[in-house]
Amino acid sequence: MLRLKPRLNALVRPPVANIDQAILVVAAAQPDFSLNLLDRFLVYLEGKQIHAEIYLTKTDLVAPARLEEIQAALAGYEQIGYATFASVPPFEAATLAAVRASFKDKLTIFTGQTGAGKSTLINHLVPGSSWPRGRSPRH
Ligand SMILES: Nc1nc2c(ncn2[C@@H]2O[C@H](COP(=O)(O)OP(=O)(O)O)[C@@H](O)[C@H]2O)c(=O)[nH]1
Ligand SMILES: [Mg+2]
Repeated sequence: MLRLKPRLNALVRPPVANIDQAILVVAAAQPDFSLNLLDRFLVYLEGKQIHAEIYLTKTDLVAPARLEEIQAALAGYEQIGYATFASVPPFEAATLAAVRASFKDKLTIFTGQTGAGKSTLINHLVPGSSWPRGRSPRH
């Protein structure tokens, strides 16, 4: 028998429900790291009752001092309950393994600004999983 399960949470774009967690992908640069934008994404996700973890991309594109500044900011988010991942250099095996462990058996969505590096990250986490660039029905 077909049955609709209750929607514990739902998103409109993309249309998904009963999400266990989100990996919020934020770039250190290109697009510029923005605490304001990070907070807005977190508030949006919390409003949908979706727990977020934060993944910092493009750590290779900023000077060490700027990276330290960003990591200090992210440590504050860690303290209030958001797991954060930041690989220096990008896509180190240990960081990728930690992220994979965090979404094991969980319906996980990847969200964040256009160009933040979501597709690239997903390709590193699950090689061959992404649609070829430009062929995706959305995103
Ligand atoms: N230098 C650098 N470039 C990256 C990194 N991650 C992604 N990119 C590049 O950033 C651009 C946007 O990435 P993409 O995965 O398409 O972003 P999306 O829009 O969030 O899916 C692409 O040209 C990627 O190759 C990174 O860690 N370092
Ligand atoms: Mg993409």
